[in-house]
Amino acid sequence: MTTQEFSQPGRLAQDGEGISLEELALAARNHGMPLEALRYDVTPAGLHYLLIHYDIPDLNPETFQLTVNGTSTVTFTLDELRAMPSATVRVTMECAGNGRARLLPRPVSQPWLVEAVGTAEWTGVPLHEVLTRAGIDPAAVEVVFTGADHGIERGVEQDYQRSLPMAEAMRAETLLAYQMNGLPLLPQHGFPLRLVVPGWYGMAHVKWLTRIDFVAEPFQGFQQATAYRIRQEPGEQGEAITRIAPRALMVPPGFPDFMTRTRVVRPGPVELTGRAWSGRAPLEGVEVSTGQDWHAAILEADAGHQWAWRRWRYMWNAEPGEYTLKVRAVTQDGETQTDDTWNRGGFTNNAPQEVRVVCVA
Ligand SMILES: Nc1nc2c(c(=O)[nH]1)N[C@H]1C(S)=C(S)[C@@H](COP(=O)(O)O)O[C@H]1N2
Ligand SMILES: [Mo]
Repeated sequence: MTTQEFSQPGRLAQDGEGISLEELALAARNHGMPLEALRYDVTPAGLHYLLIHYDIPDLNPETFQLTVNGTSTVTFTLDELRAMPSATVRVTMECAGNGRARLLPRPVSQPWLVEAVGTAEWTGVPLHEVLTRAGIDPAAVEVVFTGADHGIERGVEQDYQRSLPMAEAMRAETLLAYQMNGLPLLPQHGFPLRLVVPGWYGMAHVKWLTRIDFVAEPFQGFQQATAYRIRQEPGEQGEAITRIAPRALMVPPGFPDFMTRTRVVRPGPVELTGRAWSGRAPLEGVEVSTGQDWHAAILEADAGHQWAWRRWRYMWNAEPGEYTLKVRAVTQDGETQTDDTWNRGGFTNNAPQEVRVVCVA
């Protein structure tokens, strides 16, 4: 079905156009992580960000089945999946649209500032175990994952579907997760089963997973070929979005003004701290700016959690005045955060976070 009354392609906000009620409705459903929650190694589930394109589907765990169409068709109940070998992986997940609302012109969609991120401990069956049981189709180039949620996007009615190349599907740490932080998944995070692809932007981690298919040609579904691509113009084929670009965020220091969120700190030493991550090359360092120059922060080791954010800290000697604090991550490949990330869909905008601070005695 194609329903022409819905906007297609995605719209850019006009010069000076504020956030609309439609964007607000999306933002109220899909909340971000309060930045003070950067304090936790593992984000409490209720503070992890959310992104749900359509409605949270109503799935019954008693009758739930995952269907895998390999060289034969095999179904798995939740009990059968729980009886298989399991793994737990700590993963920082970030929405590819994080940073969108700061772009000019603004692509009209879920208006994230910088808060669409969270870190969870996901427990489940390594995907390759399930694929192997169903028989890996030798002609397959990709694996397609289908969620139980259904909706219309830019005129196209669809189930939420994404694919992964075979090599990513076979990685030891790619999971079919049934637990988040040691408890069954919450409805909003994909209960009872979701895909987790460490290092990839959020759109790859298909929630409410009910079906897996092998395909002999690259998958052309909406969320693969139309959405989640970097383009400058609507007609372009664009570049697929895969792994998370480096980013560092700061716990806003001091205390906030309710309306503006401007921070207030007292003069003297103020420890700035936060987290940094990359789904691409490992991090090399984190840099902080309290004015003109960038200064190296202390970046903690990953403590064996390769796919999770790392804590950083920097001691700032605050003097009375007004400041815009910034922080940026740098990878071992020399990739860092730039302000120059505009694209039509508003994806992967990792421009450095700016935190307004006044220091008063
Ligand atoms: N079935 C399904 N899976 C989905 C989505 C969705 O709308 N439907 N949203 C995706 C997107 S865009 C993101 S960023 C992550 C968010 O996961 P979370 O809500 O658990 O943080 O889920 C992904 N998986
Ligand atoms: Mo997302």
